Amino acid sequence: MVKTIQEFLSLAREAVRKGLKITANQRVLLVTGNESADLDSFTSSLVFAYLTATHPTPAFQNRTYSHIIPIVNIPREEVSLRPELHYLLSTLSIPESDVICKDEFLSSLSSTEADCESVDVMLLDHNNLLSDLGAKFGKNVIGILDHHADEELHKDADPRVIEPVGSCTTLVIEYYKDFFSTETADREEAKSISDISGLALAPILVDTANLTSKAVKRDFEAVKLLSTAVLDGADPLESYYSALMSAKRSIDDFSLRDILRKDYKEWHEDNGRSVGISSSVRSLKWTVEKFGVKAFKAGIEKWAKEERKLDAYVFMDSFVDEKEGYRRDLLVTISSEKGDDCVRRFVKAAKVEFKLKEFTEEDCIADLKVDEKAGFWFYRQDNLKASRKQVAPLVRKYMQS
Ligand SMILES: [Mn+2]
Repeated sequence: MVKTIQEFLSLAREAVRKGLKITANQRVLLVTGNESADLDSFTSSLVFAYLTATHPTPAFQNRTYSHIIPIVNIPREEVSLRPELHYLLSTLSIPESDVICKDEFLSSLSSTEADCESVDVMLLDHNNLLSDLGAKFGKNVIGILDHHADEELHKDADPRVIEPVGSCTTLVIEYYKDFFSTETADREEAKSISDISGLALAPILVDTANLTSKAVKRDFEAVKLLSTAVLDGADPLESYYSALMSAKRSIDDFSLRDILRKDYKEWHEDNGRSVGISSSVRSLKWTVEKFGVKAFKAGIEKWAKEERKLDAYVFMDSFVDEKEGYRRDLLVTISSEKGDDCVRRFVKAAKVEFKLKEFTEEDCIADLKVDEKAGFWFYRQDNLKASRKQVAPLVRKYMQS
């Protein structure tokens, strides 16, 4: 019987390394977060997989799996772009190599139809399985816990909880409430509950800026429940939050391309148009000044047009300004002729919806200029509540029409 999260992950890792052999009547449960592979996606899927393996709810008691495999929905080479993940794993003494990446999972299965059929998928932190995973296993989604806009798919999934809380991990805590409420005298068990609780706290604190932004009552309740289970001493929340944030912000050595792909999502609409959105924890100003206007613009173009072949590209930041406090900017570019009209209409709508303001002389960024004709805009975003969760559906709406 698996006891600790470390043991669980290392066994799953070993099974994937050996090759997932699926024989008759055996099924694999793939547990995955979204392609940004942020702390929320990583943690919610890891915690969900672990608890489903060790403390299944009734919905999972009559489904038997030979393997329950949590993955990070990115290729191995992109893990290094997530220093916050590295930090979180180190607090739990989990080697980074024990984390299973998308490419490793895919090459562990034979790609026969029968093998693909034997994989059930549990989605955390998204409700529509995209890209190569979607093409292979999109029909096999059996459960969803998510806090993004509901794309109305997989109506028979059980559980199917899609609700606007601050962090998807909050939904996992609620789903496994009994585990987190367990009081135990057993030291090993207490340590295990404490480890999982500390892990689960991380994305909730990061996604809600330590419960100061976007947190709803349910996030507060989840944090309260988890804090009581963490064995550490006084006021761990504030210092834990700042340690996570400084790990997340430590991207000074990153290339521009790495910054653009670190927290990136892309959508392909049925009409063939596509849009990509990067989100960064460092400001637009910091980024432009670090690389220079020319290299910045060239880098954006290279990423959007050449590498991703997009029709529209958006760069969002969210950061704390020394004088003004929490801030956001939004940069939008047209990346193809096909995207031209859609993006222009999106920018018009976004100006109202997200309260976009032009940069003043005072807060200008080097000689970066809006170029209406070329389709290159950037604004201060005064609607601070609008993250990619709000921006993506709006830009997609215009890309679809
Ligand atoms: Mn999330």
